[in-house]
Amino acid sequence: MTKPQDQGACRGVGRCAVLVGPYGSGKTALLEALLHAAGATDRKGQVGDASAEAKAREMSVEPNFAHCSYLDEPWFFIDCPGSVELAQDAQDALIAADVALVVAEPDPEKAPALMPLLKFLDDRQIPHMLFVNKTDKLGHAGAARVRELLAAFQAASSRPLVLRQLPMREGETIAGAIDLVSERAWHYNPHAASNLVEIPAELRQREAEARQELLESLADFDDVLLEALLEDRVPANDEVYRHLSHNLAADRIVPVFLGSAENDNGIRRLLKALRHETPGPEAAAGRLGIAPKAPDGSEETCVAVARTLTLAHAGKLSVARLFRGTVKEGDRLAGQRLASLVRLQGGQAEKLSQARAGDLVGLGKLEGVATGMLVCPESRAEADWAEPQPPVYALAIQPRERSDEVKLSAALAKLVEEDRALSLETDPDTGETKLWGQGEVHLGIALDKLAGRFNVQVDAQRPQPAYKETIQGGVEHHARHKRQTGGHGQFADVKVSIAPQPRGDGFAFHDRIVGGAVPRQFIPAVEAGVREGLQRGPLGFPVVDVAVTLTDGQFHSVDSSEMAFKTAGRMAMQDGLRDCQPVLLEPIHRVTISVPNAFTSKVHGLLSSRRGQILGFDARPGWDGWDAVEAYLPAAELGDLILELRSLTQGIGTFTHGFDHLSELHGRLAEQVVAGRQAAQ
Ligand SMILES: Nc1nc2c(ncn2[C@@H]2O[C@H](COP(=O)(O)OP(=O)(O)OP(=O)(O)O)[C@@H](O)[C@H]2O)c(=O)[nH]1
Ligand SMILES: [Mg+2]
Repeated sequence: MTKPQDQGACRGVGRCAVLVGPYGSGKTALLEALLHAAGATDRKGQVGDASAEAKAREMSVEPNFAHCSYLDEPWFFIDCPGSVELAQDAQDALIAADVALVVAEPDPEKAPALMPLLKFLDDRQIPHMLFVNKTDKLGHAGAARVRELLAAFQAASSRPLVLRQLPMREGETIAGAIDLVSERAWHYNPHAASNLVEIPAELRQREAEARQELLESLADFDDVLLEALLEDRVPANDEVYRHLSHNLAADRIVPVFLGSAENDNGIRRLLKALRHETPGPEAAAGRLGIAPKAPDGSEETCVAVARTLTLAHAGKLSVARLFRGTVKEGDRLAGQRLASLVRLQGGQAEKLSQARAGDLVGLGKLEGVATGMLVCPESRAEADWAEPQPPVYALAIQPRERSDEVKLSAALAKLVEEDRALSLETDPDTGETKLWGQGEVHLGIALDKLAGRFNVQVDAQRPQPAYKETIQGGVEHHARHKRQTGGHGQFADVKVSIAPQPRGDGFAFHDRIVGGAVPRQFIPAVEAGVREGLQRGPLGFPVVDVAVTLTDGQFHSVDSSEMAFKTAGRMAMQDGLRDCQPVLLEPIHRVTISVPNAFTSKVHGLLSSRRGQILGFDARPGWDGWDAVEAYLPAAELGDLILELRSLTQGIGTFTHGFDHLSELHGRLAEQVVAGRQAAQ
């Protein structure tokens, strides 16, 4: 059970820390450890990853929300999933952050995975601390490895990392840490508070050097401090803390802490640093352009929406940070009555009578309010916060039971509202409903939610590229439709000339009838029949880039009709196109692949192995040390591109794409596509 906490007793303004970092680095474990250390839970494992989808995968699949009070101050935490495929969740949640806690494993090899996240934080100047977790696994090399680690992490950060603690080694393990500001040594105890010890004699020298490094980092931003250091004056601890908070708030430095969430080591140090150094919500409000007062001088309510949820019974819930004013159930917000006001603790929602600036709350049933939005009287707009992730992976889905079609589309609408990295597309050519997202894991979670939460079973498969076909030669073709079935017969006779058009010119229909060989009123019917005939050519695909000219024909005064001429037009295509050397066309996309430049040559290899045509590469705008490679790539090669790209680039390569043109496909590949089509029909 979580311990009940009387929020009313907290004096301070609520602050919000968002836990982010690579997959499996221990964010949820850290959340549990923080809540436990703050006294909010009587044991760990009660708050995080409660959903069936998270349990099945043993990973976070959506943010965990929690709150506690620590030394009389309210804290809100959002623990984000770390999978690259779920990065949208973290980006969206960070709109609510006063500080981000970046949790990383002590593995220099994994440092590149931090790059996109740290850039996101720096682009938005979100204060952040780095917590190097799992120090219990640091092992033999111990303290020496922390330098190596820091160097690797530094390569991923545009802001200087400032080591706040020096590890103390005991044999094979990290036994504690020395705080470099207070110069106190803390000996770790498993699952208990650390105890104060003397700084070991053999570490004194190293500690003094590390402390000096910390001070020099701070002096880079302050001339007075620099002067003091040059004159060998030691600044007072209070002054050092002031510099640390100030530079953290301005996102000029990234303080680095050590610990083990699993063993509850270094957790109280982290809580204290959060408490003393995290700026209040006015700073985050300022970043979002929210003024302390509304234009009319009031403190009218203003919130930023970090997440949208659909609860089984309560319906839509917007999880939002209150940046100005107060709110209670029944208040008007975004032009409507607020149906409910709750606070979230893991999977539990607890009703609140009122919330105030600084709080993270759930707002019930606000129509038209979406994740990433600011709801303020003066501006109710998408905060220019985080563009949705570009779609990179799709599945074609359909309900297992036909009768579930309506239910499925309602459920999909909710899923897409919950998760901005999901999108839907109906392919006009193949008729498939495509669910677009970030990869197999991301879409797998979405399908599980459809089944588990919305009770719709779906079948999913890899979507088909929208192949087309065209012709390479022309022909004159004569088609006659004649049927005598008692009463009225049907009669229509057309002569057409079929010719290829230049690629991309589409379909053209010309009428060269003279002397009423086909009466005027039937000519549109011929064209309609021709268009119908082009919907599926001899290879089984829609036919494009064809010109058809109606040159001659015959009619019967009684038996001819629009219907008959339409049929004749269709027949002319079905039979005539076969003699026009049909050829398969495959869709080609223009893709831009973005990777750190160490991976650029791998991307070239990847593209050539997938029949890509490289158009060039350049520095990726705004991304130091990254390249953007432009190429044409067949849609058929794009389907699982992201999977291979990620495995080549430690998960951080991305791409954008869009249809560009159709290109002829010959040979064995074309034969396979046509054979596959025929088998399917
Ligand atoms: N040895 C050790 N293992 C840890 C520590 N913290 C977490 N773990 C383990 O690391 C694994 C992942 O931990 P989580 O807390 O789920 O990691 P996460 O960052 O929340 O993972 P995602 O949300 O899926 O990205 C689990 O098996 C934890 O038991 C730690 O301090 N030391
Ligand atoms: Mg987690």
